[in-house]
Amino acid sequence: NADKQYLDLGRKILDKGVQKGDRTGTGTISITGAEMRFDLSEGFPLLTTKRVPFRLIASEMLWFIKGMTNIRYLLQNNNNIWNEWAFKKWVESDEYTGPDMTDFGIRSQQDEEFNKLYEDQMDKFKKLVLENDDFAEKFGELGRVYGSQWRNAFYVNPDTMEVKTIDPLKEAIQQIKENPTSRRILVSSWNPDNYKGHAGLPCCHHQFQFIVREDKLDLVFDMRSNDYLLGLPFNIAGYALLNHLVAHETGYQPGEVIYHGKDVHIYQNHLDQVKEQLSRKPKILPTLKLNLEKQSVFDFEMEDLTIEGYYPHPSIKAPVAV
Ligand code: UFP
Repeated sequence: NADKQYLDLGRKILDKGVQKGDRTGTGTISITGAEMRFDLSEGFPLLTTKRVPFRLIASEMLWFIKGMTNIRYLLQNNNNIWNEWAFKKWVESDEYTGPDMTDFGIRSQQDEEFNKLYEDQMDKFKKLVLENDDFAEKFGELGRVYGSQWRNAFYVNPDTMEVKTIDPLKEAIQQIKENPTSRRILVSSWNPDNYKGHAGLPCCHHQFQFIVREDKLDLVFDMRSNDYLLGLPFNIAGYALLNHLVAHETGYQPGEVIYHGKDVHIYQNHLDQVKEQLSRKPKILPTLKLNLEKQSVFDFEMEDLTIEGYYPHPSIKAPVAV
């Protein structure tokens, strides 16, 4: 069961993890290396020990799949999970004339008065991205995030220094159809220049690989860094959805989704929430229904995806480390 594996991993981090400082200054308990396997024939791995918002996971995944890097599509689908990254660019630009938004992430959590100002500016920002094409192009754009790495990657031929663009996800799907025994069907988003920040945000789920096993399609995904409470439940369900869609297009049954985590951590300010979730009993997993009239992975929209039989425990609120 998906919840059981997830909760076992949480117990393991609490038992065996080491205390560790981190970029955000929050502090974590961390282990190195973890695997979980989700057999999609047992149900869709949307955790039931807390409510996980499928709508947000699915619209983000469709956004990646379509190769989009502008938050407008997410906003049109009422998805606000990437807003802060784009907002930051705006408030730091010459075109921004509102109140000072320095360190808005931390200040909005600690200072109620500031939070009101922040929410006003964020509402204004969202409206502009949705309604003004020029503004959206300039400030809704996140640059080389997942969508571009999956659909519009650059390759430099080392001999000629010629630059080519490739569509890694499309090629992977083509390979599954034409060359199903291949062990090379891999999409990677990691850029060697990530350390210097040239590539925008260094991706957390940095590669995935499809493997055909008899009549089933498996997917293995790797995460260099994973927030156990807030990130991981999203990541599992996101890749499960991707595997369902690709299996559908290529004519295989959805097989297993296999998770490889590297630095898997619980933030110090998430301990109570994790303990609360560990005390809950898993329920039956929901199922995912696809609109079978759609063929191509690239044509799916939100209305083509339905989750049935999802009766989770209530959601658990926790602060995001920024
Ligand atoms: N994180 C996830 N899953 C994601 C995502 C981010 O767990 O899909 F985009 C977390 C991992 C880490 C933080 O806690 O976000 C990224 O910080 P860093 O780049 O320092 O690893």
